[in-house]
Amino acid sequence: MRITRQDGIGVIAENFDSSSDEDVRALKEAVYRDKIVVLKGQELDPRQFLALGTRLGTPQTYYEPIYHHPEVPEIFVSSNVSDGDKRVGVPKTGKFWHSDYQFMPRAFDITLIYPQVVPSKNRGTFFIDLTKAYENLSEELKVAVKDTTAWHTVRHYFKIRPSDVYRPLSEIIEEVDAKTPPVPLPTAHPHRRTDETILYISEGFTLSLTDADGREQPELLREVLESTGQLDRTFEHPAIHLQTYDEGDLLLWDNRSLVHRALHTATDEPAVSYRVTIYDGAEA
Ligand code: 7UC
Ligand code: FE
Repeated sequence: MRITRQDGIGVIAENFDSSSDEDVRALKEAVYRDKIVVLKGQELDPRQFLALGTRLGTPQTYYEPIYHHPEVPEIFVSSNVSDGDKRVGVPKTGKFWHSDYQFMPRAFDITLIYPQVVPSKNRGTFFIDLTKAYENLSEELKVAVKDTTAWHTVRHYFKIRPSDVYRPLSEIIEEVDAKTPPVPLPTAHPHRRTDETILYISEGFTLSLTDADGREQPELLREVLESTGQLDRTFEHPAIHLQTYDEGDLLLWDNRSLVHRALHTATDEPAVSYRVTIYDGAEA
């Protein structure tokens, strides 16, 4: 395997051999050290894609079945393609800043995305490194976030399912809150593998910040989000990295250290991508 740096965050990995323990170890090391890895030249069927996930950790099946690949439920499908009423997966997923499963008691460690149908225009993923975001916080904000708790929820981005038609919105929100209650985590906390400090907040999933006395601090949340670059509607903030991909590319990233946001094609070109997410090790 050959690893080279790319512009912005991350590296490119060529000639990866998934049967080589050494390559798998080096790949995982690169994910935690460089945060994004673009694996070139992949030709995998859904089962082989899942098998790659299994080489890196324990694949997790998304809790909402509408996203599942029909043959391999561990694969999460993002797709704007539909054939009348028949469709596989969900369109326009992740079009907001977030970390995958941030609203669950345990977020995924590594996300793997394998684009299947790549449109020619406007398709990619924006990333922001939350360890850099912490380093770049002003001393004043570093002190202010110390001892605060961030609460994460899917409430604002839960997708209405076909079976929700005619249900009152309030009932669906109640159900979301009962099934996935807001999850509290220290706003800044160490990464389990790298010891870097992560400023673990996102515009999409972080509902509130509370101080040591449990009081909500909405203005502090806004200021901190702003400092990370997540409130920049032009996407020109220097902290924002746009990752594009070609056919045969498979993207892996450190889901705990980064927030990401999908850039979806605005044209009617088809776009499909498969995702596998893993836990790495038993400990939370
Ligand atoms: O449809 C979506 O945008 C899915 C999102 C609510 N969750 C993805 C995840 O892994 O957290
Ligand atoms: Fe995502």
